[in-house]
Amino acid sequence: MTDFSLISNEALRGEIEEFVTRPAEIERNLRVFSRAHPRMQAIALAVIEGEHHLCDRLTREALEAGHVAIEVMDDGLIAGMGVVGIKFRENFIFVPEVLACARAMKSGMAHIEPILSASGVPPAGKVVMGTVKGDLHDIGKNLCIMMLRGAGFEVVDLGVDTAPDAFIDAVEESGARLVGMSALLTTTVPNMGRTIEAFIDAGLRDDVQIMVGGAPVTQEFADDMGADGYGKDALACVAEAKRLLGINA
Ligand code: B12
Repeated sequence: MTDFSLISNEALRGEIEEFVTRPAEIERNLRVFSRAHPRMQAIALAVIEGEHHLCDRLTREALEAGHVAIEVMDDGLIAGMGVVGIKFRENFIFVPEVLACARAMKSGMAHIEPILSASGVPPAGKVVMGTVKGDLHDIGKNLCIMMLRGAGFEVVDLGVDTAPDAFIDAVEESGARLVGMSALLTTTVPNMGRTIEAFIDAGLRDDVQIMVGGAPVTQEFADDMGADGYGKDALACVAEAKRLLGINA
């Protein structure tokens, strides 16, 4: 029996009951939100409703109340965006609404960023990060960058819609030995492989380690395209960066 009453925030519970229908996704959302603090549930709801002023305030208040940045990010912001993704996929909401949700998420992330990026640890290495050509999704990439900076990495952020040449130029200019690519569309995942080929053509493939990530990317895709590493989330991104650069955790 699915017990939605485990989610204490009534409006959030309504969202899950109404819009999440696949059994595995119901189970996952119940698991995440039933253990999430009421403040995190409210933050997730602010993302789902695209309320950026509210999300900004609730995130700030949660941090001031002593919640750690990772909890706010995982149980609040990312969990909320997960529901947005489901509603978008099922055509309950469309691009304008998703943009409002992304804006809300970013308003919360603005408070998380200084905390995750303030490492105090000596520079661990340089990473060039970008979302590949044709792809405008940057929320996940930006989270990875925050976590990398927090772990002491210096990150060159190429933004979105990054052509293979731009990755190559950035590596040559910065001397970075690690490249991270993000893609959220099945149609742009192949551009990761094309970027790797461009590194081969430029004679630079042996000079860099390349890691890939993004919702549609899997370890298998990563292996097939000849990447050196894959990470399923921002924590895994940092772990992979350390592994590839031979930095002991
Ligand atoms: C927000 C969003 C948008 C926003 C993006 C805003 C922004 N600034 O990013 C807007 C509205 C612009 C948008 C546009 C589009 N979108 Co969109 N979007 C999403 C949505 C809802 C959430 C993505 C997100 O931010 N997730 C939250 C973050 C935290 O997760 P993440 O990105 O996966 O990142 C994590 C990991 O993957 C990993 N990671 C990410 N990058 C990297 C890199 C490395 C190196 C490593 C190790 C790890 C790693 O760590 C991150 C943190 O944990 C997804 C749905 C979904 N479930 O993903 C659809 C989705 C990706 N979009 C989709 C589509 C179809 C589109 C459009 C084509 C819609 C349209 N008709 O125009 C356009 C394409 C625009 C373009 N050219 O890119 C589809 C893609 C379907 C497919 N199979 O390809 C999805 C899956 C929705 C759906 N189910 O239909 N979108």
